[in-house]
Amino acid sequence: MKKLGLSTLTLGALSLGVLALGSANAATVIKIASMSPLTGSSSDLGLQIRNATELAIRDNKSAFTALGFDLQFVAYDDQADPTTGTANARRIAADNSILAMVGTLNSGVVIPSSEVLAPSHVAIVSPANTNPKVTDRGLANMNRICARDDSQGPAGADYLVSTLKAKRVYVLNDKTPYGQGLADAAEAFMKTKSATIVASEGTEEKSDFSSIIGKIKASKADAIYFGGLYGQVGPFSKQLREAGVSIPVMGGDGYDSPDLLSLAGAGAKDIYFTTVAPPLTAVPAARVLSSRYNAAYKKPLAGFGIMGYDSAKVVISGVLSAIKANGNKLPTRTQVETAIRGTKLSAGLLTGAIDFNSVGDRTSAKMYIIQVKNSAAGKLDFSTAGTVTVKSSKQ
Ligand code: ABU
Repeated sequence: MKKLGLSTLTLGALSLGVLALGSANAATVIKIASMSPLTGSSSDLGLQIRNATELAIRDNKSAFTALGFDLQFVAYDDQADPTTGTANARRIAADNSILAMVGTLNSGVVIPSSEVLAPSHVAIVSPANTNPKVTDRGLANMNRICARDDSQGPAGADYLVSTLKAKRVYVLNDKTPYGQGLADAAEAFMKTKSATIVASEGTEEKSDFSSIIGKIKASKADAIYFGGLYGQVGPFSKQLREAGVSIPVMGGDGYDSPDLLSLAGAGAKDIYFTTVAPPLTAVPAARVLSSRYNAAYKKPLAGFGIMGYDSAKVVISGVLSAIKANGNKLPTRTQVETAIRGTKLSAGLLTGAIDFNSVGDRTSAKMYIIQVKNSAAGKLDFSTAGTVTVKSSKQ
């Protein structure tokens, strides 16, 4: 596929629009869907995905209008539940005006939902689903811009043992496919290094961590790797620090919520995590988007919003490319699916250049190691502790 930058694409779309405006045809509706948890305990992250997708669609609506299309947004709430997700997927498949989807948050939801959408060729670009199985099944409609757990686990583990010099690591997971897969990948990497895994266990505990903290103290661990989400890791870290344990806690992008800081309080200090979403302070364009997001939704933009916005841009660019390749006429879902997999965007994205390998993973991405530490304003905040480039092992 021809390399196409966003600005080139927009200019191209506008000039083609001169032709489209000349016709008397009514605008054909094209819908882009989002699917994520809009209710329930992870709705903080799910709303970031929904809102950022809506914002990207608003930002690019005029390029479609110029071509004679009415670009619309439709949001689905999966409640972080696979059954709800697959029911939504059937509705999406049945609405022929929906050409592609941004989502979901949970790998456990996107895996069955993408199988429902695959026969209808509804392309998915995920900002968040990090489990290896999401793309390893080789579905033509499934793509993601986040880094896989088998990249994030080793990158976080490497930072623990190589930079923070951890020697005795206590490994925890939340017993979900996400948390367990991530922790397993981190543990496997640390076993190849000099670190000792003093314990490795799963827990579904959400409020009283005293028994686990007692075991951590007794283990003389000098670091913790916890595969889980911010809603569990926040209270765990708060209680850990209150019990006098100040060792680093490392995890993946499931920690990336401002609520981690409010849940952990002073205990958030020296929590670390890996993500492809830059902190707002690191990228000027992210600060601009942040103030627009804040004005629109009265909430701060966070990592999953940044990844949601970039995912939506990939979808929008794919649909525009497919329209162009189809002689400015409405493309089929299969044409959009092919265009999205062929994405080559080098400019205008917050998480860096995006192209996909044969199974829908990014060929390369910059991953941030985020540390919670005191900002210049003297309050705990996310800060970049390091960056690593992750490369796909597949073509
Ligand atoms: N990567 C954080 C979201 C959880 C998941 O992939 O299931």
